[in-house]
Amino acid sequence: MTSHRPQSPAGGRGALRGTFRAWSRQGIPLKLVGSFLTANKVGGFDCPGCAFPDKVGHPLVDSCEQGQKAIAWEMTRKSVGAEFFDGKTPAQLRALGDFDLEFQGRLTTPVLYDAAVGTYRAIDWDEAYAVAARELRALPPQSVAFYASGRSSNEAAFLWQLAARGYGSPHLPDSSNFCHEPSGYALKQSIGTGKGTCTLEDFEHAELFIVIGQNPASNHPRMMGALYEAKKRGATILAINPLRERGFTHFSDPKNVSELARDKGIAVADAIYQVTIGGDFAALKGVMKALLEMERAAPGTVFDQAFIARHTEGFDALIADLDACAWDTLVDCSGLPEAQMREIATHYARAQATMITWCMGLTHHPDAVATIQQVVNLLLLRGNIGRPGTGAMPVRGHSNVQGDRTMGATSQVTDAWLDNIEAAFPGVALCRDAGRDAAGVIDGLFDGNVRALLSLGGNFGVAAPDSPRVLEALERCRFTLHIATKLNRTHCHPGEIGLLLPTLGRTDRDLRPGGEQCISTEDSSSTVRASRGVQAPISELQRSEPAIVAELAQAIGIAHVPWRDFTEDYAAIRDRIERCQQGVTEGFDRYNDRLLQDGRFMLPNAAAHRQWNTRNHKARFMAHALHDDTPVQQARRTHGTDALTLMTMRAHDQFNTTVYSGDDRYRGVEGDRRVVFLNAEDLAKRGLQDGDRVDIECLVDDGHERRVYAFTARAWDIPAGCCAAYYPEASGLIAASVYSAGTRTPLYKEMPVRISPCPSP
Ligand SMILES: Nc1nc2c(c(=O)[nH]1)N[C@H]1C(S)=C(S)[C@@H](COP(=O)(O)OP(=O)(O)OC[C@H]3O[C@@H](n4cnc5c(=O)[nH]c(N)nc54)[C@H](O)[C@@H]3O)O[C@H]1N2
Ligand SMILES: Nc1nc2c(c(=O)[nH]1)N[C@H]1C(S)=C(S)[C@@H](COP(=O)(O)OP(=O)(O)OC[C@H]3O[C@@H](n4cnc5c(=O)[nH]c(N)nc54)[C@H](O)[C@@H]3O)O[C@H]1N2
Ligand SMILES: [Mo]
Repeated sequence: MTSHRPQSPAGGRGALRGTFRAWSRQGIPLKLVGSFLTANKVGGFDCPGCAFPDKVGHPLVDSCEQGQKAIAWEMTRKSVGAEFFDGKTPAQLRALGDFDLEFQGRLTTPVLYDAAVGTYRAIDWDEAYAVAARELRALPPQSVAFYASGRSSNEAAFLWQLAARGYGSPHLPDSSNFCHEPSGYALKQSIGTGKGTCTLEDFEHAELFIVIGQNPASNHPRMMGALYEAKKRGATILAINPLRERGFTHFSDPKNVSELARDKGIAVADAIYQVTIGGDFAALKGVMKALLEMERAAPGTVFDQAFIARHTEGFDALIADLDACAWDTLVDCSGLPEAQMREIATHYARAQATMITWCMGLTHHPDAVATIQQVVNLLLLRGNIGRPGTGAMPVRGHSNVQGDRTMGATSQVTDAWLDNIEAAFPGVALCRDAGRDAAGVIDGLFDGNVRALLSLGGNFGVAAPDSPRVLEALERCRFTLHIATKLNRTHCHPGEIGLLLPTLGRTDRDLRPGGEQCISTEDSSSTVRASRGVQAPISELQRSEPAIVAELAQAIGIAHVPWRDFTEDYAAIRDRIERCQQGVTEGFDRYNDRLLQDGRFMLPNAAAHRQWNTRNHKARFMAHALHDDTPVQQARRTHGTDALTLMTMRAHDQFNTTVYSGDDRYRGVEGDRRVVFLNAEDLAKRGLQDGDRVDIECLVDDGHERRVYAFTARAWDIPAGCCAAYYPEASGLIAASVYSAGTRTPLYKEMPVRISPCPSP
């Protein structure tokens, strides 16, 4: 494989080609293509891709290449039913690749695996519920975990946590535990609101954007469109990223006809600061240190002293911490020259309104919380929260991951929430124990204390750290149950009893006895919107997520909840949600009315109005000292420069564990995702050349060996000491025994590894 550099802009013609390819590969009939245009619009469906906010007004198209792929993958007319499953063993399914599993098409029938028989078998819904009820009644509820991936709806997520807690389990791990958990945790401590403070309108007013640890061209293309517009009106855009991602260097909006015709784009980012992996903690401190020096040289010109005095606490401790940091240390730890940190500070001091956005490049790290709190510190120094064009924006991943949390589908909820539910359903008694998060469930799977995993979507065994060990542990469970649209690897590792239940997706029409239903979701800007499917379901056997969860709960025998009413009309669910949110989440009053009338409404964000729901009602500067105890630093002490820092990231042609193809056209990868990107110097040190085969070994010393074999090494523009490979191919290298401080988020982007030449075959 060669390391040719792709020349075409990100977005542009390639995006249109990618869209058409996705449609045709999934065999979407032409007459349905028009329905794609209803994605993200009032009256249409919420794109099942990312959680970037929708445009208001009437844009012709508010969907992107990546959204279209996710939609085509769901709307496919390919399906998989009884004839495929009957008599197959898990080993036969496992022999299929990840791509082939999903490419079978939509699941259309409930399927049972029974270890006593050794094979899968299609069953009807009554039998499925009877098996689930039998298994769950026999297990101690404390040994059962209920995982939710953020792809479902508010209605389904609400019922999911109600069913889990009503059954007696407090264990509600979710994909957020793998994702933006540190963002919510850090923001809640700093500004009293665990959600981002920005709306799409802020993109129109910001003078400066600092985009950290994010690859929006592949993962949030609609944000790329917003940045492109901002750039064209003169805003400054800075990226902090170990990689020079192509969306930043060269991007064309596929809706810009003249750029499309010329196959030309623009450099969206004014500068890219190539930190080393995990270097942001020090880099942000360096930027603040430079600002402090500027403020001292000309007092009152850089910091917003009035804002600081009125709205914040902890300023002195932050200043003391910045004074205690030496520039040499900051340069060493960030990988950025001092001049670059000063340059960011100069841009920042000049701009009247700054937004900072981030994604997994900040959260999949040991110091994720401390780092995100530096982002907030930086914003607070110039009063950049609670004014137009300013704010902190963790750009969420799954389309309803934020909504799932608002609905209580998490192990951490307040007493007020549980009290409200018990009041709304007189007679119901909820489990109030502390629940396991995803890391806790993985521990429980390893030590045998978790004996059943139920999941509302997702691909838990592949998304988890130590994926091979987790998949194996799932097989030791008594019971597994997955509600899913498509077949994936986790489903091929059932417990002694395994159920696979086929569900409708966002794009499917959902006809219930109470009429055609809509569901609702919440995006990264706290906008709640209605979503209505457009396509007739491919099979009569598929059921909606709310219906499955309600029927399951009824079968288990959770009393005092009108489950049947809930399956008939989801408005009944929303009425209860509204009651349960009183005093917990502001803004759900007249939930049904507003959803049905306007199609969407925004939940108020207190911090965005400078109301700080913290201890002392102040926004808090959070000072954190640098330390040298991360897994990578430990490995460097033992292995010296043999140890490299590995990040696992997404390619342009995937949605999380769903891989659409072996290509990553923005990084010049074709046909084979088993690649590792390395600095040329690091290649040379190991006696390697671009294109050589290598093995990679994890250097976390916890008694477990983790290796992947025969990856292709690629010379790349990445800081020395760092390397990058794709998720999930390299996921076997991620140790579950280490995680971020405070939130136990896996270190998917900061693993110590050793790379060595493959022994010749
Ligand atoms: N098409 C598509 N859209 C998606 C997804 C998808 O898989 N496909 N996934 C969805 C989900 S669940 C999520 S969470 C988001 C993920 O969206 P992203 O976070 O953009 O996804 P990753 O590929 O994990 O990218 C991480 C980025 O962080 C950078 N990075 C890694 N380590 C560091 C670091 O230490 N510091 C800094 N500054 N940067 C670093 C990488 O170079 C890369 O650019 O996207 C969502 N949207
Ligand atoms: N090494 C490594 N691992 C990672 C990451 C990383 O960067 N590196 N990123 C992490 C992150 S940010 C996240 S969010 C997680 C994602 O983890 P998960 O959410 O567990 O994984 P997904 O790949 O999004 O799940 C895809 C499956 O969801 C099901 N599905 C799709 N749509 C629907 C639907 O509408 N309803 C239902 N019920 N099921 C549906 C399909 O069966 C599909 O196979 O992975 C994490 N894992
Ligand atoms: Mo995510």
